[in-house]
Amino acid sequence: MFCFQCEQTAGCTGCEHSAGVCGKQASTAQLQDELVGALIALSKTANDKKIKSQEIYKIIIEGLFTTITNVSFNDETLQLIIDNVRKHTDKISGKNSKENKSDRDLEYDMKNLWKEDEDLRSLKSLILFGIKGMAAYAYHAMVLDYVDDEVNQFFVDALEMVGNEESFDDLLKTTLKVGEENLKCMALLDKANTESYGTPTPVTVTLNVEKGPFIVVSGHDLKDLKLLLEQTDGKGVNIYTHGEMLPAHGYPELKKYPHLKGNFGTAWQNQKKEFKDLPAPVLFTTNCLMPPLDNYKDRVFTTEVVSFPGLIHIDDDKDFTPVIEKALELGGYKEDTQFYGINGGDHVTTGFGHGAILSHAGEVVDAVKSGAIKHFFLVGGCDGAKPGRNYYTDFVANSPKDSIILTLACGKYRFNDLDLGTINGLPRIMDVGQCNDAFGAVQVALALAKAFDCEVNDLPLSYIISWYEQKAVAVLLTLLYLGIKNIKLGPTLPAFVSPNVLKFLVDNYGISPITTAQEDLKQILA
Ligand code: FS2
Ligand code: SF4
Repeated sequence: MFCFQCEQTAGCTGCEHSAGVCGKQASTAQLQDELVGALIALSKTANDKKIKSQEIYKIIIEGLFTTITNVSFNDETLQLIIDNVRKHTDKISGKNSKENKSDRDLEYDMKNLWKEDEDLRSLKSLILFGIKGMAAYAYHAMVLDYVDDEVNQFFVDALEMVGNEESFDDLLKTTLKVGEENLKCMALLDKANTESYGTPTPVTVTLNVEKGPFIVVSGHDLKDLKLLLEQTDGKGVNIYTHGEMLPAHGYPELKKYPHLKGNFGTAWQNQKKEFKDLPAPVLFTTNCLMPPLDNYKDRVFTTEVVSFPGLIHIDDDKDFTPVIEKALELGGYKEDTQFYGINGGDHVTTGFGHGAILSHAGEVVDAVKSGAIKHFFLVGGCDGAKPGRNYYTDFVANSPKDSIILTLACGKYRFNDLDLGTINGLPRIMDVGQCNDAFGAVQVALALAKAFDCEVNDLPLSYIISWYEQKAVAVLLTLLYLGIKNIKLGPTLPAFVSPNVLKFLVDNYGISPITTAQEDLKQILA
């Protein structure tokens, strides 16, 4: 196997041999490559035949999403997805695969990509991993019936490009185009989420778990949470968010359920420790799922494209009865149980989406003008297991008292239980939401630039981004597309960025790797 799509890739170069650091087996990696190869063939055929159909877009979005880190570990379901992709390619090409094997010739062998010239490989990887991340966002919007045909067609065109011989310049153009399309895609998901569940408002979320049966819901899919809230209504089963589901508490149409109680646990990489002996089931609606340990395996459920052999999967009919029955069987804690964040806090906050922050735009602008706020930091992105990620805790804990921290995605668990106080009534830490809510952070930055009549890069706003999986690649490309300069990226730079591509990013965007929190703060504030 060869895979280097995430930050924890072996030796910062690539996972090889029998399994990846994430627990993905070689056979699964092979099937994921085969799936991408088959999606390229489907894309080429669709473009060739000038076919644009929602059915094909859906297959491509689901297929790409399935190959993201910590989503699917299941060879059986992957094979079914590949078969379905091939069936559709055959259908639109007018060939019957049983009689005519030549269709497979269109399929792209990913080994060619892994062996390609390192700069071309680097750009194609940025494109492929970027559209994988974007596919997750398109998927969440799609389940709420929000689609953008331009974004959808871009998946097809970008996949075709990955399978073609292309020049460095053309690939570079498409790489930045991923950022542009991902901005549209995140905007679509923002619209889907807010029109379906209302505009998030700030809320304090307890880390206390009440006694009695409960279910923990992880991942990004708000629709799954909503359906589960409906199905548990009045059943004596409480619901707790986990990981990227935390921002759900801010949405009026979700928080109206009194049995949506609080948040359990911290970021994804702590799940093996936190789910051990958990007297409740956990539902994974998206990544990040880790191969479950035997001591809690019987209580992990998956849905949508998340899959792991042997776990109960909730199908598209969305009947959560097995999860609810498991919660009643396990019974929850005997007494109310207080949990704490990684810095010892007993609660966290969320719900500071662009709607909420911009409703206080006047106060924010006044605080900047009066000198009460001197700097904004966007400290966000994915969390992960590397010890170097303590940087983000240090950074926020040591940020000056006249600064505001905007945060998003699961990286916030490094510091979201810290009490940093307020500035003129505005909390110093504001959780904008999930990784896709980077769209909201961008809206805040653009509004501030407008209020101060300056360029975004002239604002006292610094970007301290942590990455782990492919959604972070998509978000990073969006920031580059917007022309954001001097992003600090960590904990390590992507293995798939070649020296020449890195040089381009440094020369044109001033991207740099994080150093130490103290050094970086000193440099930024100098
Ligand atoms: Fe964190 Fe994992 Fe949001 Fe990523 S929970 S690294 O999928 O997408 O973030
Ligand atoms: Fe390795 Fe990451 Fe690929 Fe898993 S997803 S095999 S950890 S590079």
